[in-house]
Amino acid sequence: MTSTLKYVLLGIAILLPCNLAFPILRISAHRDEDTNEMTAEQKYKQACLSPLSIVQIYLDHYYPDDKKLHHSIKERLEMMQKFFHLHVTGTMDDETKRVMKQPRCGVPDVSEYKTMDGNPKWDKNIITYRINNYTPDLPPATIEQTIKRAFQLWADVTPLTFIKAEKEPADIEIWFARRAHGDFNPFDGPGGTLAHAFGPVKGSDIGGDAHFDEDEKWSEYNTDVNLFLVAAHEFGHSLGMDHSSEVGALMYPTYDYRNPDNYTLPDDDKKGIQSLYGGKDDGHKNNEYDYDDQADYYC
Ligand SMILES: [Ca+2]
Ligand SMILES: [Zn+2]
Ligand SMILES: [Zn+2]
Repeated sequence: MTSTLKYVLLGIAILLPCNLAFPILRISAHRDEDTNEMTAEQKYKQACLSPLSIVQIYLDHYYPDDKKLHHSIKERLEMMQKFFHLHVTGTMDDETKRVMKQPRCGVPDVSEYKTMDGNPKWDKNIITYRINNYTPDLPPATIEQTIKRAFQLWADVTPLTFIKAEKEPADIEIWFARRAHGDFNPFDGPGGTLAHAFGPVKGSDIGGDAHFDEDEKWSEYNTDVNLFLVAAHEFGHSLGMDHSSEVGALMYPTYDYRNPDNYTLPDDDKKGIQSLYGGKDDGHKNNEYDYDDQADYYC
């Protein structure tokens, strides 16, 4: 499991007024077509992106440059190839292109804030969540049940309990939103980025929150994008988990359908979450953590 992801976009978190995100999120929740649709000029620019630009956009987002080390595009491409266990060539080849085209989580795989240490986590065992809006793709009751089951995956192997808040603010705020939605991480239309989430941040309203791209078609089954699998992955970030480079892990960055009916948390993810919170029955006390130097953020 990688350990670098959790520091990414810390700088943005510091710059982001905590009370800024929610009013804008509410606006996007209304799906204002006028403000969210790309202009003709933007569509033209997108259509004209060269293959090199597409690679650069991918690397800038998921393998951001280290401001101190100044990695070249070739070096960052090699990082990406290494993460995904591809042939490390530093050049674009077919298998690299194939991976770059896969739908995936919007959280980067590496961070430029590698020098910070500490593992961000919640300093309590009872964590609340709130579903602020519902995708029209699924009935509300199905969404609620799906979200509940996704949290339960993590609750089954830790001392954590997840409680759904109704109206009051919650630790983990869940939104379906499209394009720009107030956190400087706009979604990208159908495909590509499916969702993203923020790690636990003490004193930040947005810490722990999980956002799902409303431009995806969300599904209960193996059609389109399975909400349960993506939600379970994003809630891993909400709890402080990084991306894993282990194929088959829930925290692997790209989307891969598994049957949700008999899905259990893979060992890699179980080890990761238990390293933060302990096991379910080991009497772990999760209330003595000091966040003071853990201002941590990612999306
Ligand atoms: Ca998308
Ligand atoms: Zn992710
Ligand atoms: Zn977001």
